[in-house]
Amino acid sequence: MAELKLVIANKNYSSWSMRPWVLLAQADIPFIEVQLKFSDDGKVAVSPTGQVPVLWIDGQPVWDSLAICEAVAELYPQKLLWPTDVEARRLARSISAEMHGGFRELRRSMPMNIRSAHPGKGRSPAVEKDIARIVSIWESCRSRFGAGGELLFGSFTCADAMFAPVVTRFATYAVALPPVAQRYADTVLGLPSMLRWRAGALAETEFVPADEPYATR
Ligand SMILES: N[C@@H](CCC(=O)N[C@@H](CS)C(=O)NCC(=O)O)C(=O)O
Repeated sequence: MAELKLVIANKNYSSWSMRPWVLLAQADIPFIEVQLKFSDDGKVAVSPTGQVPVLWIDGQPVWDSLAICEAVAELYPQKLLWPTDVEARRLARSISAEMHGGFRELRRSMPMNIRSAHPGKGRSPAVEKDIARIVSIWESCRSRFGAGGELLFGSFTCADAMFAPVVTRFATYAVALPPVAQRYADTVLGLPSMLRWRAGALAETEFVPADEPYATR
């Protein structure tokens, strides 16, 4: 079995770190966690880009959250981390890439901040557009491919891991969702891996001003 070492940053703030961590934890794949703080300069030493997350697989780095999810899915095919149905898989890959490259306004105006509550903050028209698009993606996946369970494609896949930080943002900023999307969000928040990540986030005390547009220390 390959040795996996995942380097992440603060659990309260680092949405990119959260995605592969939740993927590995939810799929019950053993890995060593190395946590750096945003304030650490050490990221350059552990990551080719100087950013996290980075997953070291038997000493070889794989960086960038979506590439890490792909590498994990390939390493553990028995975990079915992409849907088995080819059409569902195409859609899962498309929405995961869309999440990875898009929703900039939402990400900028509603930074992930698990321990905080900022109801109603950050809601510009561009953010509303991002929210509407995400709701429509979730509803479409649930109605087309969700019959086998409560997640986007029924059982847990990389696509759920990619959207996991959005689910926490909707909670932090108290975004009212239509029923199907709210049920999906509640399911994700209740996943054992999400509860573990959240507990880690709540135990942190570092305040990162760049990720705190709505609070002062
Ligand atoms: N596209 C990258 C983004 C990674 C990223 O922006 N990581 C942030 C933490 S969430 C980081 O390392 N920031 C510190 C820095 O840029 O020095 C991914 O998907 O993994």
